[in-house]
Amino acid sequence: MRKSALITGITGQDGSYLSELLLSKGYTVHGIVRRSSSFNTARINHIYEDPHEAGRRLVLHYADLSDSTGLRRVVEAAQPDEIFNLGAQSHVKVSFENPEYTADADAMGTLRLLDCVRDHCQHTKREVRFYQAGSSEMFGAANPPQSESTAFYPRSPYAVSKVAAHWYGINYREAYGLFITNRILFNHESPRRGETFVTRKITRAVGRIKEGLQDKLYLGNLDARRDWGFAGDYVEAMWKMLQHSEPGDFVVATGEAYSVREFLEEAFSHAGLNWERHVEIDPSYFRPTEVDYLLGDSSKARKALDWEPRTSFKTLVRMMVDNDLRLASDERLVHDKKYVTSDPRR
Ligand code: NAP
Ligand code: F7E
Repeated sequence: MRKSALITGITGQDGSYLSELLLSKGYTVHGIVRRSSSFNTARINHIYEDPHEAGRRLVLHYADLSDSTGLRRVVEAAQPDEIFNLGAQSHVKVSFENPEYTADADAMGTLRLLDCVRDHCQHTKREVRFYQAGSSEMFGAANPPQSESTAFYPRSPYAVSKVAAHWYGINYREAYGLFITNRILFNHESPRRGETFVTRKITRAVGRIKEGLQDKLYLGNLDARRDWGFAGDYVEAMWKMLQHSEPGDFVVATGEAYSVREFLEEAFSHAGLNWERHVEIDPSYFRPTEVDYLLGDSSKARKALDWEPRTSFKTLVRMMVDNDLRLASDERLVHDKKYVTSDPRR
C-alpha cells in the first residue's frame, strides 16, 4: 500500500523540499494551500499535477489552520499515515506586529489539527503519525549550546506560540497515546528561503547589487549568531523522525554558529563585493527582544536517527548567492528590455 502524507505549509520553503522527498519515496502527498488573491504555489509549481489526470500523487486542498471544519474535511479525505504540521506565520519580527494572528495560526492552529487527528484516530482505529515543527526560537535567551534538555525561554510572540504548540503535542501524546514527534529545528535556509529572512535578504541584495539594480542593503542587528543549516538536509531528518520506533522530541542543528556579519562577509566576498560599502543599519529592523545566540546540540538526533547535515555553512551561502546571481541577471534582462521598449526614440 502506498503511504499517504498530509503537509500543512506545503507552499513554504520546507513544505516544497519535503514534498519532493516524499514523492521520491513513493508517497501520495496531500497539501494544504491557503486561499490568496495572488498565486502562492511558486515553490511547488514544478511538482504540480493536473487534477484531471488519473493516479496523481500530489493533491492540493484549500484549507487554513484557522478553520477546524476545513482541516477535519482534509484529514478525512487524505486518510494520512503521516501528518507534517509545517504551516505557520513563521516570521519572528512580524509576530511582534501581529501577535494575535501568530498565536492563532501557530498555537491554536496546531491544537485544532491535533484535535482532528485525535477524533480521526478514535473513530477509524488508524494510527496517524504527527510531526510538529518546533523551533530553536523556543530556546530564545537560554545559554548555548541548546539541546532537548535546555529550558525554553521564548523571546517573541512567535516563539511563545511555538512553545504552546510543543506542549500541546506532548499533552496529546500522553493523554491519548498518539504518535506525536516534536522537532526543534535550528535555522535552515536555501535558495527557496522567503526573501524577508536575513540570509535570503542578503543573497538577493548581493545579486541585485552585482547587476547594478540596487546599491544599498538596510539591515538590523548584525551581531546575532545563528546555527544555519540547509533546508534540503533538514527535511530528511523530519521524515526520519516519523519512521523512528518511538515518538519523541529532537533537536536538529549543525553545531556551528555564525553572526549575521559573518554571513554578509561570506556572501558579498563570494560575488567579489565588499559588504561595508553597501550595508546600512536601519533600527526599524531591530526586535523589541532579540535572540542573541543559537547553537544547537543535535547529538540525540544524530545517534537515534543516524542523521547528520551534509551541507557546510560556506557551501550553503555560496549555493544561495549563485542562485540569486542568476535571478538578478534575469531581472537585469527584463529591466533592460523594458527600458529599450519604452524608449520613445525606438
Ligand atoms: P515558510 O516558508 O514561512 O512557510 C510557512 C507555510 O505555512 C507556508 O506554506 C504558508 O502559506 C503556511 N501558512 C501560514 N499561515 C497559515 C495558515 N493560517 N493556515 C495554513 N497555512 C499557513 O516557513 P518554513 O521556513 O518552510 O518553515 C516551516 C515550519 O518550520 C514553520 O512552522 C516554521 O515556523 C518552522 N521552522 C522553520 C525554521 C527555519 O529556519 N526555516 C526553523 C524552525 C522552525 P503561504 O505560502 O500561503 O504563506
Ligand atoms: O533573523 C537579524 C535578526 O528573520 C535572523 C525563522 O525561520 O529561524 C527564523 O527566525 C537574525 C535575527 O530568522 C535583519 O534580528 C538583522 O537575529 O532570518 P531571521 P530568525 O528570527 O532566526 C527560526 C529558527 C524560526 O523558527 C523562524 O520561523 O538576523 N537581522 N537584520 C535581520 N533579520 C531580518 N529578518 N531582517 C533584517 O533586515
